[in-house]
Formats: sequence, C-alpha cells, structure tokens
Amino acid sequence: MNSITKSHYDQILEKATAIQHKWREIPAPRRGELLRVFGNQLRESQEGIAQCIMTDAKKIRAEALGEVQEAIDMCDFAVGLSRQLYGLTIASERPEHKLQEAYHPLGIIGVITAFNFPCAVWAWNHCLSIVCGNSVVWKASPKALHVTAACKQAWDQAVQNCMPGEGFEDLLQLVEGHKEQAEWMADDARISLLSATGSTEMGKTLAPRVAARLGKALYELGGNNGMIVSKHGNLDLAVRGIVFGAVGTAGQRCTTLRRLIVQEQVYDDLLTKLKPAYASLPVGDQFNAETLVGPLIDGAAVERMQSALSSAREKGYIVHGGESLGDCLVRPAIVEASTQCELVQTETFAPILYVLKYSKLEEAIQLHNGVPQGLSSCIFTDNLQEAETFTAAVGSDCGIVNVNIGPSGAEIGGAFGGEKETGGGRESGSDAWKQYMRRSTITINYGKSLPLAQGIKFGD
Ligand code: UN1
Repeated sequence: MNSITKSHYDQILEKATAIQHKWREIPAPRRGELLRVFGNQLRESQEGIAQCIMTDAKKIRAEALGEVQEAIDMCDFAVGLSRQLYGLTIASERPEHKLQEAYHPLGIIGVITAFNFPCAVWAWNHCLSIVCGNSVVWKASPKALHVTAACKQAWDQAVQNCMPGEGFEDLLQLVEGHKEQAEWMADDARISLLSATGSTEMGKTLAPRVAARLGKALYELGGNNGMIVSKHGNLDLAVRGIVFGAVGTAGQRCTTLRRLIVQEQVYDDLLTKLKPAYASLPVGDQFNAETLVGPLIDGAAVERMQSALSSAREKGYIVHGGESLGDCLVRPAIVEASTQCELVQTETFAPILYVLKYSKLEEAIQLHNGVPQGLSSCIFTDNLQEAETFTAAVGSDCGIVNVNIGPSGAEIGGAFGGEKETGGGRESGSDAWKQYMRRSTITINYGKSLPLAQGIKFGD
C-alpha cells in the first residue's frame, strides 16, 4: 500500500477541520439520520464487505458477516443516541443560579484500526464520532485494504443518498500509511481524540506522543483473556465457550481466550472433553463452508506461534496440537502449563490456549489477574457466591467480566475495553460516546446579585 506524504496528510486535516465546523452545527437527530441511511447501506453491502473481510482478514464467512452485523448494530445504536446526547442539570449552591452541563462536538477524531476487526472496530468509532458531530480521519491496517475501501464506499454512498450536494463528502477521510502516518496523528494537536486499536507495543509507541501534547486518546490494546472453570461449572457449556473463545477467528481477536484456569477436581474431565473437540476442528481455507478455523494473517504470525510453542516445550509443558499445516494454517494448540510464567503472561496472537490448575477460588482469581493485560474475563460456575465474587471488586480486574459465557463476542451495547496494558479505553455502547464530545459545565446567574461559591465574601 502507498503511504501518503506529509503535505497530503496536512491537506486531509485541513479539510477535516473545515467540514467539522459545518457538521457540528447540524442538529444531532439529523446527524442520526445519516447513520440510519448508512445502516441500511451496510445491510445492502453486508455480503460484499464480508467477502472483503474473508479476503483480507482471512475470516470464515459466518464471522465476516457477524463483523459487518456489528457495524450495522452500531448504526442503530448511534441513531438512538442522536436524540439522547444528554447532559445533567445540577442543583446550584447559590440562589437564582442554574448549573448544567452540555455535550458539544469534539473536533476531528483520528481512528487507527487493526487487521483483525477491520470493519467493526472502525464502525464503533466512526458511528459515535459522526453522531457526536465530529469528522473522522481513519488510518486502517495496511493488511485490510479491500475492507477499508468497501466501508468507505458504503459510507460515501450513504452520504450521497442522505445529504447530496450539502458538502459533507469528506466527513470521513482515509490516511493511507503505516507507523509514520500513525505517529503524525499522535503528534497532531488538530486531532482532538486519537482512538487507536492494536498491540500493546503500538500503544506504548503512540501514547507518549499524544501525552506530550496533552492530547486525548482512547486505547484498545492487547488482551490475555482468562476463563476460570470451577467444579461447580457446567463443563459441556464451558467446552463450547472455550472452543469459540480460543479458536474463533483463529485466535486473533483481542478478546480471544488465552488462559484456562481449571479447578483441580474437574481438570482431567475438562481436558478429556476438550482434546477431542480440538482434534476434530475443521482447519482450512476460509472460503470453504465447512471450515471453522481459517488461516493466520501471515507467515510471521505462524512463526510467532511456533516459537511460543517451542518455548513451552523447552519449559517441559505438554503441548497438544499446534502444528503448522502450510498456507498459514495451524492446528490450534492446548498447552498444559505448570506455572504462569512470562510466556503465559504474553499475548501471542494465535490459537494457543494455556491451561493452569487451581484449588481455591482466591488462587484462581490471583492467577487470573496476574497478567499485565486486562481486557476480557469469564468464569464458568453455577455457584452464586463464586459468580458474584468474580464480578465484585475483589474479582476480575478486567473491563469485560462474564459469567457462563466465553470472553469474546461482546455485544455493542456495553462499553468495550480494558484495564492495565489494554489501555483503559471504552468504545461502542453505554456512555462511551462521552469521550467523543467535550463537556461544558455551564453556570447561569439569573438574579441581580453576584454571590460567590463557597460563601466567599470578597470586598462586600
Ligand atoms: C477485537 O478483537 O479487536 O468482543 C475486537 C469481540 C468482538 C470485538 C473484538 N465483538 O470479540
């Protein structure tokens, strides 16, 4: 892919500024109308965009369609939001004063997305940015060029259908490039919010640059998601949750299940059920309707997986599966790890599931939280005390906490994101929209005197 030059980049940013100044004056419900039209456009384009996702991200069809569905759901969510960008009215301590807050458009939102969710993660950011009155500059993964072009085309069509000739053609602009272009965005004070999805390593490169200009950022970085399976859990349900969580998208979701923490009494039973389920997984071409595990994104990803498995073997861990099958295909691996060493604490973006054993819930929670990342988590148990403990303050330290479902496949309605090295950002549902707006706290004195807050007397 071509990378744009700095002067082209500056032109893009100038346009984005000018158009945002017009867009912020459009009433939010009208902005929502554009997202309604876009949602319908995505419904029409769902198959086409899914084909691009199958080509670029190498996802199987069901998952590719699901990803576009996630973008459609975001449109519906944003349409509803377009009439609900509420602020509060607060009781003032002073007589004849009104204290309120208003949410205003923020400016230009810079969006950086990864190869693995090239449509949905962009849509989380784009739909909220647009409904909140912002313009968007999007640097997509160079590995997802077809998807990016198809999303842009669907968006342009929606703008054309909904607001022809009104001058909003460039509300969304693409920044083609790699690391250098991402760094321009991180350094650029014209970008009011940088929303970046990718590896923790990428986040650690961009974050100091944004911080140096005291800019706002929203990070959605690495995960190392765990599942606790208690002796009180339904093992058959757990096996289904494990298989989708660990091998779905060939282990290349930020929410992929990477660590399985199993109570000793059910450890052998669970592995006895899990191993045949793994062995019979159809691995193959993502375009083949039977396939459940498609290829990894590239040869480098296969190498990283193989090198992690070699380290596991060197440590004496038992490795089941994990063979490289050619054409970037791999058999998903189960690794019985005796300790949560550095290898287990590291996110390898591939279908490797480390299995650990525990005896008491406190120990399981300690193991669970004992990694640098904090995205998604879950417990399988039918015991109320265990489930509630896991979701309480002393439980999982992650942004996403599930009971009796796996860690991946979140709905858009909740806020998505995680703690610690995952970066702290929250995207998509709930009140994530607030990050895409600036809040004014407004105090209005409708009286005839000027009382000061805190009862201060100043010269009177
Ligand atoms: C990602 O992998 O970056 O919860 C996003 C999930 C999806 C989104 C994953 N809805 O697995």
